[in-house]
Amino acid sequence: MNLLENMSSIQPFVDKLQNESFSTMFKLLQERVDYPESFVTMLGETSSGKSSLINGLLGQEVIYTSAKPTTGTIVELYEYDIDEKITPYAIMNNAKLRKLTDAQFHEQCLSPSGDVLRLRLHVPMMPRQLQGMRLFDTPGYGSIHDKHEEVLTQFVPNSDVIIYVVNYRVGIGEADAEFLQYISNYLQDDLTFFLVINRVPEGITSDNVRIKEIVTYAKDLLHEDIQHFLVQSISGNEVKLPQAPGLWDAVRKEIQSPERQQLINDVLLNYQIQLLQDIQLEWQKKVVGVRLSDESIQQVQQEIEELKDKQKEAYELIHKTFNTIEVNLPRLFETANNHMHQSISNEIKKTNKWTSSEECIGYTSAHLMPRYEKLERRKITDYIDQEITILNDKLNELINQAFIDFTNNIEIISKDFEPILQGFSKKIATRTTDTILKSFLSKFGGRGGAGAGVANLGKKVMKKAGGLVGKKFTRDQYNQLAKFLKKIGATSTRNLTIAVTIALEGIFYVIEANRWQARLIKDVQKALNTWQQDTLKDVQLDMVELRQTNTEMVNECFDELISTFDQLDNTLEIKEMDAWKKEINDLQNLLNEMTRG
Ligand SMILES: Nc1nc2c(ncn2[C@@H]2O[C@H](COP(=O)(O)OP(=O)(O)OP(=O)(O)O)[C@@H](O)[C@H]2O)c(=O)[nH]1
Ligand SMILES: [Mg+2]
Repeated sequence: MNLLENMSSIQPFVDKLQNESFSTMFKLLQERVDYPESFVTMLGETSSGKSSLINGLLGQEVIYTSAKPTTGTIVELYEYDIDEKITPYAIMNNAKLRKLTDAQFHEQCLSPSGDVLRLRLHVPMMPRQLQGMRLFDTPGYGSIHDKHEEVLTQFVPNSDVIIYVVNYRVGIGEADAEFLQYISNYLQDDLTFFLVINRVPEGITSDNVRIKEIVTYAKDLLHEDIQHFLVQSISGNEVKLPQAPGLWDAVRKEIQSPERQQLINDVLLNYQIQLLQDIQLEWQKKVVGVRLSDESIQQVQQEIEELKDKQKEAYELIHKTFNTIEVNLPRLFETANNHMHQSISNEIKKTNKWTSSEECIGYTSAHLMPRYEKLERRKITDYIDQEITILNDKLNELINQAFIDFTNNIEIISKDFEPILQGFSKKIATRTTDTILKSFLSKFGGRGGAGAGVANLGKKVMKKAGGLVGKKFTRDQYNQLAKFLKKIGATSTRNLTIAVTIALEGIFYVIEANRWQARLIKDVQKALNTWQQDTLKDVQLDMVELRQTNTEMVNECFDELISTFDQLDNTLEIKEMDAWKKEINDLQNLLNEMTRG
């Protein structure tokens, strides 16, 4: 059975249920099955030539390019043959699509207004047979801060292919290095990485020393062998676009490869199974409901209230932990700044160590500062790690106990609940939860990487909870946190690099024979203060997000169970009930077929 056939088999069940939420889910899934897409994201420092490469692919100057930081928001290329020519749109924050004129598109590209989520180009037909590709152009991270965050958390984990563009002359810079280390986290998660060395002068090939250097460094940072592509520079005054046939052919091969197709296939099949399991549970609930007395229904309602109390307790645990972290963070950053300043000053003052002031300044900015930043930042992330690990353990225990109590009591109320409890645990076993289905299918349509991380967390907790499935709790939850902490690392280093560059800018010109050390120490302090302020702010934002993630996870766990048991109805006719029983049977047969095939 294939995915399309599955959809036709599922359709009648959805129709009979007449439930809006299921119908919406079905529609979203149908869209995805009709157009299974792969996500391809362009990344790289500002002016490395990302937008130019896309223009080269399209064969026309669609996205504005310039020598200054240019692209100010994410631009998405979306194959859509209803529009006759390439047509620009804005996706608004409220998910509405607004058609733009070319001039408006240009303007929004450079500085998007606050109500725009991202821009989209409808492309009637993707060149080079790149059907099924959704291509994203992103702002170079050297310039724009807020979208940088979105790129890190949404687009990197959600991509099938990343095209990483570096300028031949510039090579891999500090910021690139941090970014690549962050990306390396996701390479095991079915992410394919292509390195593009752009604007390569004529005549230079892969055995060029500089090319080898760039590729080796990228490999080292990613801990993985990678494919790389050279794109020849278009020369000065020509009105020509960069051509990268080798790159685009490789992208096509990758997204159309049997392995990637299989991956998308598996994800969609899993969604189909989930949808059916949900419908089945809904019917089982109807059948069981008929046999329940009013009193039993009331008892179930009471159990649900208890569950809701436990949910509140879980919120309180989360908020207590995050409030504590919030209070402690400023002090921890203050201490980190003091330690760094102390240690770096001591090194600078070792006069006999330096042959010249230039050497000392260079060494301070390139080595001393990053080294101590790493050391001190680690203490902060270790602290966060510790607090959140304790929180996770407490949450697990609380949810676990709440679920055991609930399921035990429910079984006492009526033996008839047994099939629902079984259905529920089966559902949890295959589940990636509604949240992704709804938000990711509708918003992005990708594999659900970033969201799946969160949702899978909920799933793992639920699997464990109540021993419903009996599988062992994995380390996923921990890995998720580890990725988060690495992101803090990337942000902190980036802040330091920028702060140091700015603070030490003038020092080379004002070196007075005997006073440079005092001046350098002062400038270091200035850089550290900027770092402290910026990074504290960023980490605080990260904590807001992590608090939110934890709350969502708790919601998912509880809502899943609660929605399975609330609104029981005992007013159905026996005749109706028999009809539902038959439906359940048919549906089970279909499920068996799908899970076998
Ligand atoms: N000489 C030459 N210039 C190029 C080439 N490719 C791009 N450029 C120019 O380099 C500048 C930057 O290119 P963009 O495509 O805007 O770079 P980007 O990576 O999209 O930059 P951001 O949007 O700021 O992240 C533009 O002025 C391009 O015209 C090339 O192969 N040769
Ligand atoms: Mg650009």
